[in-house]
Amino acid sequence: MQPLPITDRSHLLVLTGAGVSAESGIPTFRDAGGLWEGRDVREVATWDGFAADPLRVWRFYSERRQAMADVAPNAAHRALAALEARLGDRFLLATQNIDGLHQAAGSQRVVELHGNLMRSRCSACDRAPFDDRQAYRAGVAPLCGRCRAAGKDAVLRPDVVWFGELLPPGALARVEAFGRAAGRELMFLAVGTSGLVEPAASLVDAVARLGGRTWLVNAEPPANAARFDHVALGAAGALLPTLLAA
Ligand code: BV8
Repeated sequence: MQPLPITDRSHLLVLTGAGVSAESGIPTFRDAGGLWEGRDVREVATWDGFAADPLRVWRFYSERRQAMADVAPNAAHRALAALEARLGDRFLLATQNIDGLHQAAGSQRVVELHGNLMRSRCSACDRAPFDDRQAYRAGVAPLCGRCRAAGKDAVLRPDVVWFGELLPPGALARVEAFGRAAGRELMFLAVGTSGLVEPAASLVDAVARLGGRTWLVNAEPPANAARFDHVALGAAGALLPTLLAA
């Protein structure tokens, strides 16, 4: 695949999914051996599942928090951070991932569509989400200190977006504003995503409606492959450095 035809007028919107972190050793969701294997998604990635058994959900996310200790960004994360350094405000990275590896690789213009694994928030009050790398695997689920001070019991939750929940306020608006401002100079690159989860999976269509061109890099053809102008099958860590080369 030729490098992306990026000019000094191009605006590049990138969407990443779990596949971009696979070469860092983080399991994806829907591949063999993935995070959903042997699990009922409704039990660990919905509000109802959390309400039914908060500790079971905390065990799922605590396991993922602890696994981050041995994980580092890979060549795909670094290639995207290098491109952002070249393009500046003509670059925006929307990620479905909650692992923080894009930021660890130096990316700053990142929109976390599904939240962040290393933050918690109260399930009841409106205190701001806060950094939290703790694992909660036994005993009782963690409680909100502010609610407790007000005499109420409220359980903390991971600051992530579950199925049936709205994306973080302003996240999609920032992505859409970037696309509209770019107009026909908009280029869209999706990397490492199965294209199954909305609204991220439909960004490719929104870009096409704006007259932008679309590229996909994925290990295998995802559900929405036919909606891309260009598709490169392969590992993100192997393909992105060439694809995004100056
Ligand atoms: C929303 C939690 C509005 C965080 C996740 C009924 C009621 C309510 C909503 C819905 C409904 N029906 C549909 C919906 C919408 C729903 C949805 O899309 N459902 C689908 C499944 C049908 N979406 C939502 O609910 C979203 N909110 O719509 O709000 C609303 C609200 C109420 C009512 C109506 C509308 C919220 C979506 C967020 C869900 N949260 N997880 C976490 O634990 O991480 S989803 C989960 O899937 C992760 O967040 C993940 O990011 C996301 C997408 O998965 P991928 O990243 O694509 O990973 P996957 O494993 O699937 O694929 C990896 C790919 O990489 C593969 O293709 C593989 O080939 C490739 N690959 C592997 N290795 C490599 C590679 N590629 C390149 N290189 C490699 N080395």
